[in-house]
Amino acid sequence: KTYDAEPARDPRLVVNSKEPFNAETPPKELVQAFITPSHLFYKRNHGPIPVLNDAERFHLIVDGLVTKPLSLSLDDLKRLPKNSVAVTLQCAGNRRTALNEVKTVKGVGWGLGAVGTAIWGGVFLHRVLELAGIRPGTKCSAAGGRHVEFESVDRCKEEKGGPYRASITLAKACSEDGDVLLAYEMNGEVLPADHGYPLRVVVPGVIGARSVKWLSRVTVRSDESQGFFQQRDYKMFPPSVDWDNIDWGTRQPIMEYPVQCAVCTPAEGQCIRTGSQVTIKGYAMAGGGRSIERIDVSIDDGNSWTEARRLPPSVPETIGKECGEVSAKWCWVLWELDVRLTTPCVIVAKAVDDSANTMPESMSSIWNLRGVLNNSWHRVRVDGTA
Ligand code: MTE
Ligand code: MO
Repeated sequence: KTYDAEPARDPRLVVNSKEPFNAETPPKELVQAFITPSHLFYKRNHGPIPVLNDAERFHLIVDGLVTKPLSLSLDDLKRLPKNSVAVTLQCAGNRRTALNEVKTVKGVGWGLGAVGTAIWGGVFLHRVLELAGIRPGTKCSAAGGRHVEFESVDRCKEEKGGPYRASITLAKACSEDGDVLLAYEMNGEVLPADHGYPLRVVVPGVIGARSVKWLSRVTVRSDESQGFFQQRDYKMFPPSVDWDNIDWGTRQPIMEYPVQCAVCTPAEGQCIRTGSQVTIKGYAMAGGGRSIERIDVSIDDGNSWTEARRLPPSVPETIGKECGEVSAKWCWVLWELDVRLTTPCVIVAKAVDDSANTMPESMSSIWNLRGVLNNSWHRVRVDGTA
């Protein structure tokens, strides 16, 4: 009953689960463009897509530890100054499937494509919170609020049929350079149903799980969201914890991403004649607004390394006209390296961010039971031809 109103989807998406719909961008499409087309952007859901055609009736509630609670229509939000921010979203579960090689993990399987970059248009959350009486730059509201919880209208089994919820700190929400957006547009068009129509949060630099779609309520609280996805999922666990000794309460929710890098072409297992000239292509990204310092690539399984060249960020003219100049601060870097391959071989890629954070060489050192944050060196085996 609940899944009979799902939107139409691009057949090129790699579907990892039908109900709820979870699908990723094919790796070769990811490196086609700096801005990922919305129809190819990965889709990560925990329940049926809510059908919200009646935008007239939509209201966003802003409540909790604020001076002045609000109820805002979509038109109210659109009357506020509009901003566009280019943001790469990545699911914490990106590259999860590979972790099963170490030991089985629990969760929807993902290859390299639970990541994408879009230009999001909407109103800054700090402006809306300011209307509710919280000044920009505030870390603690007058009434003692330190966290901002987002609640959606979708229903998921993890919440026992309740709404999807997540939170961020009030400091991030109110930061004028934190760029947290309440978005009603994606890539210059109305936000698609799959991505949260009519309104979603976009939290730059932070795992996708905090960017709540189909947003209905923003609540300022003294503590974090007590929702499932903040307290019983998307937390950081060491390799020593498994389902028989897990204690969720002792662990922090994952917020900023670690540095990440992947090879998108050639593909794993691809056959390439030895001596061929090829262009290796991939993406790299850092969390929390940090930038990518460099990308190191090896074609001999990590024995020697060459720096890849980064491609300049580019925005399609149609979107650019609409949004004006946008910064690439919160975005991935697409990169390339021209090489002559002696096959078979193993291509390896890793990135370093501007704080000199590196990626772990092995997956066993970062294995965790939910299979999140796999940012180990990305290895691609290329076969020779007979
Ligand atoms: N918001 C709601 N309401 N319901 C969800 O299931 N999934 C989250 C987040 N926001 C989710 C949500 C997760 S885990 C991710 S990675 C991103 O949305 C994915 O956003 P996208 O589908 O637009 O790519
Ligand atoms: Mo996610």
